[in-house]
Amino acid sequence: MNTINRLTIPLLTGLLILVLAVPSWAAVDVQCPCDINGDGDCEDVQSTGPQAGRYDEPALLAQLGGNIQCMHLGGGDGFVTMADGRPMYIFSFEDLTGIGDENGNGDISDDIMAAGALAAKFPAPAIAVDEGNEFYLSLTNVGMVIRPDLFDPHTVHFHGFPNSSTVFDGLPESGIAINMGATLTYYYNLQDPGTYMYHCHVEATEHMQMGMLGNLYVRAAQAGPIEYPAGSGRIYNQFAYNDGDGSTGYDVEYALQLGGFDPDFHDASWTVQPLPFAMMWDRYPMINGRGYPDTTVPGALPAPAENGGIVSQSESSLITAAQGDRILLRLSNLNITVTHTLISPSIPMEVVAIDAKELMAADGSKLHYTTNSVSMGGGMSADVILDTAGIDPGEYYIYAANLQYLANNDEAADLGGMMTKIVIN
Ligand SMILES: [Ca+2]
Ligand SMILES: [Ca+2]
Ligand SMILES: [Ca+2]
Ligand SMILES: [Ca+2]
Ligand SMILES: [Cu+2]
Repeated sequence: MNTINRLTIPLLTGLLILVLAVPSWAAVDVQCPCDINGDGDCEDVQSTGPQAGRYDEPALLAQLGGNIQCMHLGGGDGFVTMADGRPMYIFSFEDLTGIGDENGNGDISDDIMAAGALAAKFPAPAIAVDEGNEFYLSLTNVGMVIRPDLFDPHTVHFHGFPNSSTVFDGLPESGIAINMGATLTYYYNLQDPGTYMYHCHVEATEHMQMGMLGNLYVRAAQAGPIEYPAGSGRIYNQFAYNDGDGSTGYDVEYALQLGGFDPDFHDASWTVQPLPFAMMWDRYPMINGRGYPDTTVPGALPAPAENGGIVSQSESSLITAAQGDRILLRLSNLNITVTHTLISPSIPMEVVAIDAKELMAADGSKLHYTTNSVSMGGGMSADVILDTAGIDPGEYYIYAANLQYLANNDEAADLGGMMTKIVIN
């Protein structure tokens, strides 16, 4: 830790200089057709002042065809805390949607850079969008506070997504990568519902190991009410896919991303050491960026001291439902070193889709199957429905089948790692 402390002070000084210097070279411009004041968020109703009623969001959206969604992400660095208390330096994204010219100097660049500094989240903010919409996603590279010596670009890559043009696909070799202080707005035409995932594709092994990974899903357009199974009296209004018969209907949904960190790699990045690519070994297995028992904490985890007190682990992995609910789990694995198997020993899992495609035969008959375990390699997703109709209220667990992944940093003394709780009320 002495090494870390020795390096942190000069690096933080460097950061201060970087942040103060930013407005002179950064120019943040977000594009969003339903945004008028430049904060990357569709306008809400202006209830007072001379503009009263003018920027009414529903009216504006209707004028634009009603199918626009916008989001503004920052890409930079930050810190998270592992279940055993160990701080982990990360690169990742943060949600800057709605941050405008907060200080009133006529420019949002300084506000965005200030809000983005050391604010990276793990997992990256979930992107939940609707089929049929056009999605404008702006990414600003806010730079690395702890590593001002780096000049790494970032991208957003929608993994497994069929609707992005090459230039917006995030692969730096064939598209655009975003340098520090720059902003690009990606455009997506959302036509294929399903569970995807996103990550930065620049120096992917490094940036993905460092944490630039997030949940991404497109909600199906199919409308309810549909009774499923027919004659059951169970009615659904939300569906994972356009299934035609209600068979992917659900009451509550949870996106759970499997992942893992190699602490040596993160510490080497923090302390400006050569990065141990060949030795990479993830031994902090996590669900949504936290290991057990943090996985069972509802809401955000406490902010780490290392980033100055910014909440950085916002997405809980606790699953709660009322008895009788069908729970949709949008599972994805973005671990870059290992395959994971999740088991649910008490509540059977109905696998309805793999890799954002509903399981069906060529003639359209359903190939959903029921199991107690799902295995996913890196880059795979699975949509799984847990039917709680015959399940007693209580607490149940879902966890990694490989016992090695039930520990934080291979500590044999206690459980940890990739396990979370399902609470049925
Ligand atoms: Ca706005
Ligand atoms: Ca709004
Ligand atoms: Ca400003
Ligand atoms: Ca690099
Ligand atoms: Cu990156």
